[in-house]
Amino acid sequence: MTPQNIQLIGVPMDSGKKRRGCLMGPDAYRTAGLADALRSLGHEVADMGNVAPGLFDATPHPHLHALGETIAWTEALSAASTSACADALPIFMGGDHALALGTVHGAAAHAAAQGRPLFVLWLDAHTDYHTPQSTDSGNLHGTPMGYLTGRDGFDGFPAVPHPIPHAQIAMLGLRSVDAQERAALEETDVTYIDMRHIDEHGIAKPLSAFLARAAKENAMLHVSLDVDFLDPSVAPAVGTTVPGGATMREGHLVMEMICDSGLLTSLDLVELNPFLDERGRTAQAMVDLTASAFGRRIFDRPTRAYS
Ligand code: NNH
Ligand code: MN
Ligand code: MN
Ligand code: MN
Repeated sequence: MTPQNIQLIGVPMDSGKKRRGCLMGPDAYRTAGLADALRSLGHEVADMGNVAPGLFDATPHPHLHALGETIAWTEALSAASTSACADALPIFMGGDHALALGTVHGAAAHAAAQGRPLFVLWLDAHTDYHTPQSTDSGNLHGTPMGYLTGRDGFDGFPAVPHPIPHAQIAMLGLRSVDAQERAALEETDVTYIDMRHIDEHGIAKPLSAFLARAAKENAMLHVSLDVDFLDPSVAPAVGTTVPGGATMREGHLVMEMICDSGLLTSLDLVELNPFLDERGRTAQAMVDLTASAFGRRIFDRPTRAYS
């Protein structure tokens, strides 16, 4: 992989759900050595410190958890993402998945200014396609895909002038989809690849079709990696564990293919809750997956086949 100019941006955001702990994520990635892992692969890496939300109105909403704080984060992150995308390849070290409300919003503005489409790869057990009205939990980390595709009902959030067309989104690793999300998504042409599909066909085929489509359109690619994409046996440090997830090798293969595509322009690492980790193993797993997306290889040349 050609050397990249990477900016690590800490996002200690914890407002997207009730269970606390994701605010410790950025420092867990720093402690696990994310910057040095990327430098050892030949990249230039700058740790830009953490983003903070502006002042916000903390009046409780009857249904939505921490609405005012989440809106303030979205505003701050959108601006941070647009400017980081102009200078470098940002890696947003979360923080919960509500951070994608802002990071993808900002990346979409940057892509629009470049006249290029933005494709989004959502690696998650969940579709996160709720609106503030459809969510049962009131947790806004379940809504970024709804917001970013331009669904109605996000009053108080920044307008979405560049909604991501559903055809430019793939969701991979799905195994926990609420009824309202399923009904709404089935009306769209989003690419959803659930765990059963991965079991039957493998993870490589549907992913390479999506990446080929992005390449053909000269797209930018935002990847949003939720810890719960992985099976909880390899990634226990997440509030919403769902059994039956991707194996470590499936995770690496996805990241290696993203690397080979040369398309990646921004990355979120989300939902790591270090308070729930076991001796840092989930943070380490996320660092190792990120390294695979930036050129870490078992061998540099294809393995020789048996003859
Ligand atoms: N769909 C559920 C909700 O809206 C769970 C969302 N939780 C996540 N998303 N961790 O990735 O509350
Ligand atoms: Mn998520
Ligand atoms: Mn999830
Ligand atoms: Mn829900």
